[in-house]
Amino acid sequence: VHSSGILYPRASETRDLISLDGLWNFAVTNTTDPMRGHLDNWFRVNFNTIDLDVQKMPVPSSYNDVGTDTSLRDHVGPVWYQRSFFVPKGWSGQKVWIRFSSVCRAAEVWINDEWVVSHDIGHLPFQAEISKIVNFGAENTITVTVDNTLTATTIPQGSISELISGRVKQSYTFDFFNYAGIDRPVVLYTTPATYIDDITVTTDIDGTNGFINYSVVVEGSDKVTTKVSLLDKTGKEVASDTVLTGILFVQNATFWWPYLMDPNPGYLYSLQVQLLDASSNLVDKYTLPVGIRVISWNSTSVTINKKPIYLRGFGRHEDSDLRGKGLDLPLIIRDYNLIKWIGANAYRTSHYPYAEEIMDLADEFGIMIIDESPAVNTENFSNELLENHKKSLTELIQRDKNRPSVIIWSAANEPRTQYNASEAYYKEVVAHIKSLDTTRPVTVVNNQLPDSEYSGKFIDIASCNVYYGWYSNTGDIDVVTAKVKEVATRWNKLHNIPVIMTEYGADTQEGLHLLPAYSWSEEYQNTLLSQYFQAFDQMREEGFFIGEMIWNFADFKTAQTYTRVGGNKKGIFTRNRQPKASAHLLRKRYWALAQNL
Ligand code: BDP
Repeated sequence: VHSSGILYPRASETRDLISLDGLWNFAVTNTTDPMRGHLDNWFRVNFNTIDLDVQKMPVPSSYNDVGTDTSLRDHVGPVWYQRSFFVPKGWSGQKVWIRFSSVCRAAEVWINDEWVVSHDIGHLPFQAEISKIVNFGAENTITVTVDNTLTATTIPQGSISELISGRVKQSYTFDFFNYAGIDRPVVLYTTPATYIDDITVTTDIDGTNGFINYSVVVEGSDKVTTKVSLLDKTGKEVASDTVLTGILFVQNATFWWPYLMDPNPGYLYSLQVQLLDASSNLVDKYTLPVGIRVISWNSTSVTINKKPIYLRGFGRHEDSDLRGKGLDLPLIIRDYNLIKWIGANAYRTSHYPYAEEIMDLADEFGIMIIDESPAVNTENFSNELLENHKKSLTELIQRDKNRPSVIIWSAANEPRTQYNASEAYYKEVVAHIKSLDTTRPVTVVNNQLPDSEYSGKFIDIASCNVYYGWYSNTGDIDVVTAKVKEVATRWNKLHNIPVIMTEYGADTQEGLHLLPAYSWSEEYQNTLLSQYFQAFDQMREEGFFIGEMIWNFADFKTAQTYTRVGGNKKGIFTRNRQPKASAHLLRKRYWALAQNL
């Protein structure tokens, strides 16, 4: 079976691109009659002309928080988006594609009354060729349904119930709001009839030299020739070849290094791929950023370009006021400025894949990524769940395989691996990842103790989430250091693998000051973190402890519960991206660590 590429759409000499971002028409189905839009074929009607309660909805954005009432925020089931768009006359004869960077969660797309594509997972791109459906030099209509319903077999999982009031309610165990909508960019783009469908690169180094193993998939005519050129940052060609699958040798290469590990972090070359016809005319051209680096790992360390790394970072979320998970460029630049300010070099895309624009910046700034599947808290292990989980990983790896920033694949966050059924399940999930990529280590992020869970024997790196001094031993800060050391050391001893602390932290209300330290105060967060730091430093000396990621970078919204004051407050930055006292403490530590390494 041919699996199609999902290259990030870029305009070039041979490719045009039009954004469909903006204000779309939007209609909500009644939760007691969720299929009404499908039964009445809303994709055939112009939302402007019928008796529907139509609102304007920004794309990209989650829809939940832009309104004023709970029926939109807490809606369960399909919602409908529609807009018109113009396809230039000059595009006729080209292949026209529609690409969604993400729809949360299940999407169905119609154009001009015709079904185009369905996709049933959030946070990952999908596309379809629509050349035969669109009218050239004319207006077209696109209609999209988005269904946020989570069940026992969706990734992530959830359950639906009907309340005594008659309202349908979505419940889920994961600790972040189930935002929904067209939350990342939508584009129309063209390719020629014969086009570059996919590019895969892996890189290696030898002394000061670099190697790029590349492979190009071409769709359409096989009567084209290929020219592959590697350009440095100044645009100078440093290597080239004329085959679809080959190895480029780069003498005295500039390697891709993490932030603060080299004066010139995140160095990217451009891999320019061109298809030419018999008379050397350009048929298609696509340019992929490439970082030259190699990852290796053993029982105590992970290295990049043969140097051991230590991760200083965070768990994060795509989350902000009003937009929810909607891609917001000022926000993502603010976040990277804070990451650099604090001296971090890594984060985990907890608990789902992040926007491609966010990942591009990680490549460019040298930020190391633990790239996570949207499988969070997996339980009730079934074959159908397993298939959906594996599909999420196939799509994630297809999207992110070429990124130098991605150094570890995370199969899941806090799956219920205390249950026996998780053993066969995670054996297969990890084997699936390995079948798609052997160049990066695999982890499962765990909150179970190593001796009472079933996934540890399959993974390359232990990632543990612990909340001593918060969910257990609240107020007993004096027990934290010993407990943290005990669990992390056990992970290393039991499975003979390196260990990362992927979560630890305390909810903190900004501006709440209590001396002596008392839970929820800024003093408590700082005192607690300092105890964790002591454990980390002692374990670093022992050599198997390779990273610390505080939970969380910023405060974020969750479902409503009495443990959450306006959401989860474990951020060292507020939801509005201003520092709590802990951000200043962490900044001292991360910069000191960066200078010691
Ligand atoms: C961990 C989860 C994370 C939560 C965190 C918390 O992995 O998603 O937000 O706990 O409760 O168990 O703050």
